[in-house]
Amino acid sequence: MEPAKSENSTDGEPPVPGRPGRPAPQVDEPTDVHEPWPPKPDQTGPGMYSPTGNPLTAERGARAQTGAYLTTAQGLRLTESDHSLKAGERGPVLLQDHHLREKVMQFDHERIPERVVHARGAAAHGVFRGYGTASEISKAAFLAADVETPVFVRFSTVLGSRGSADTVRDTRGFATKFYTTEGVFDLVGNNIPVFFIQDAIKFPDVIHAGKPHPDREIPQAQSAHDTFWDFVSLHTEATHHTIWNMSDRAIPRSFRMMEGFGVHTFRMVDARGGTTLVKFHWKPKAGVHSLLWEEAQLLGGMDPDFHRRDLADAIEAGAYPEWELGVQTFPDTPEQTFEGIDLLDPTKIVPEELAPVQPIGLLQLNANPTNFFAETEQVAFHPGHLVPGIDITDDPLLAGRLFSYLDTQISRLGGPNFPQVPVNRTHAPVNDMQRDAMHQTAVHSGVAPYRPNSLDGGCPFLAGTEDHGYVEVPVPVPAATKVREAPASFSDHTSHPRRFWLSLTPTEREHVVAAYTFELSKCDENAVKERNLRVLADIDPELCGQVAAGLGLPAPGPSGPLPDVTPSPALAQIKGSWPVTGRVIGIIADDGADLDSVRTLREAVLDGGMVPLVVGPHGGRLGGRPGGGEPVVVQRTFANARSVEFDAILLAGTPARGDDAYGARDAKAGQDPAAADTDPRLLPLLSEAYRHAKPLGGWADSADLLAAAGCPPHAPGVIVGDEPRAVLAEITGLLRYHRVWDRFPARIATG
Ligand code: HDD
Repeated sequence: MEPAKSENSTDGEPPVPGRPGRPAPQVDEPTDVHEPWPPKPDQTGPGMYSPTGNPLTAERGARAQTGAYLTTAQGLRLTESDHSLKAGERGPVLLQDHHLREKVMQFDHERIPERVVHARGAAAHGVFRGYGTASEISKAAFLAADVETPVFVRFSTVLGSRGSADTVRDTRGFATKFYTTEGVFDLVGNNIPVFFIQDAIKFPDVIHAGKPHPDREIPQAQSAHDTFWDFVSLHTEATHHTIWNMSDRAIPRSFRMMEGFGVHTFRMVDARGGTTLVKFHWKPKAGVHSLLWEEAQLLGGMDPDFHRRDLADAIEAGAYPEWELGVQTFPDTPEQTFEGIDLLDPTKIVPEELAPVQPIGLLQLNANPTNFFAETEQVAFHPGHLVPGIDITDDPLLAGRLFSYLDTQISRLGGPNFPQVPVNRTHAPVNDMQRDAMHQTAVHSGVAPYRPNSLDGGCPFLAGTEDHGYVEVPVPVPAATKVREAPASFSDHTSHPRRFWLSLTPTEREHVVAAYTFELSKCDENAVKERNLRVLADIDPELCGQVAAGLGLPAPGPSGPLPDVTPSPALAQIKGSWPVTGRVIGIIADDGADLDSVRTLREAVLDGGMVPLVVGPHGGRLGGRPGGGEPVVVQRTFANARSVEFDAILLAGTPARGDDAYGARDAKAGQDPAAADTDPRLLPLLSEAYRHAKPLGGWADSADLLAAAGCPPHAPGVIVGDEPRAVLAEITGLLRYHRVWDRFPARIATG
């Protein structure tokens, strides 16, 4: 393949940018100029799919970047792309510049409307493997034993715009597209098992109340403002979802450490037509863990992409996140209740102690998207994308969703052909007789897009159930009168939030109190605060009293007797121990540290499936002095690292004082004289990590620095030893509990 020659290039010399007939400007090329390479594999454009890995780049075929030369959209090779076509150097730009017009026109239309909710998200490809345990209750092919189905999962926040921060207090979306052999199945769930409202007709209201105020468009990605709290106190059905949002569930440590819920009750259908009601649960193998509120706030400033980065980094590092899909099952009775709980009410849960979650398959995310827009932005989920073996119920919230998700794609993706976007394409054969419309990319053949027909041989044919045809379950509809009303059971708005509160550990309850107090204190209207306190009084007097005290308002009493509920220990997060895969360990060292041990430790962290980040006084490398062994690459510096990036921190001794380093002198101002021999930039890093109950470890003379930072070497979760690997082993053991909960002695979890 011959490279294009600009007119000012001569044979044997690399072409450089310049104008014809003029000497080339003397600028350094950013990279060596070389012969054009063939396109990289991931430049062959979006194709269809493959069972594993990033499916959209795995296949040849569709058109994206396919040549080595810069071209117009029509494939015309370009010789110059930096200057508009002008009448003379200083003259006006000519309208005939087709390249300028095409380039700017495309740019002008690069943005599409962001999602009206769940605008901010991150996604990954993966594989779902059925265990076969659901086959008794569902004939869905993808749930059969050992069937592997490609999936695309998008996580999101609800309220914020596309560019908002990841770590805000909010519900998280957990939407999964299963590309099954029987068509696409979308499980469009959240990390919270209940919803604010019981009827979809209220969805525009709750979202208007949660979104920024329409006059100034503030606050962004927050529920801490008057309109949200006005709405939820006037619609007490929202109380259950709201208390989950005020709990640690709304500030997850990672998308990888969240549960997911289908929220509604669905109906599974077996091969004989028998039906079972189910609720879907995703259980993360890494456990359910959260940030502390202060961490979430710091991260919002220092790394607004924290969750997006965490997911992508973990997958790139091979620490593939995994979830088990499970179902709670209930007999499909005409009442559609279980133990008195209305299964059609999306503000209610069924405690796992009453109906255990039974695992039915494993999800693994193993490939990052290649192009954010093409995949994460254009993916279109819809709760009505069902497969044989899974049907809906009459939950009135679900009914409205079945309309909304198709409808919204018309304005978001520009028309009804969004199923043709590569990430949305089913992996099953399609013969739908849909034709034309905006953004049609298929070239349909035949003359008879209707059926029955006699001109195209009668094709396509209808399937029977034995051919995997979809049949709605013939559920009897009771004779009834048209009303705009809800059943009486929908008016219990307190027993479920009360159960949630009573099920939390003391530490988690304290976080709930702090969250309510913070959010309500951000409301300007006293009437809104007081109405919310009345709602809390009906959940629990202690909760109400503590929030009222924080707000400086009197605590109202309950409006009646409090419901008598049994706690559900499954709802608490602080319990058990979990794998440490993908956890981030900061290793603090300087040029004088024992770098051999730092290197060994890095390897040990990696071997443990975790991510080591070396933090040094300067960028580049540590060591490298003659006879000092191999240098160690630095990933973070004392000037740019914050504790919130790490799950645990290790010290390879006490780094020498860095007086000359940028920022060191400022940080030293007002410092404790006991810390005089340490680098002052490390003190807030360590004391913050200590305050956030993270494991801290060290060897060599690291006890000095830890003590100076207010982390006494014998305090809970502070490990000082002689042997780095032994220290790491202890730290890893502590990480299995996510945090050193004993650092909050007064609040030790008892639940
Ligand atoms: Fe919704 C997006 C989850 C109720 C209308 N929703 C959306 C997403 C998730 C959920 C995860 C993002 C999907 C993606 O990543 O593209 N929504 C839920 C859950 C609900 C729920 C778990 C209650 C159980 N939603 C709900 C109602 C309505 C909508 C009641 C409307 C009546 N939701 C939408 C939407 C969105 C959406 C406007 C915005 C973008 C999109 O659909 O594709 O149609």
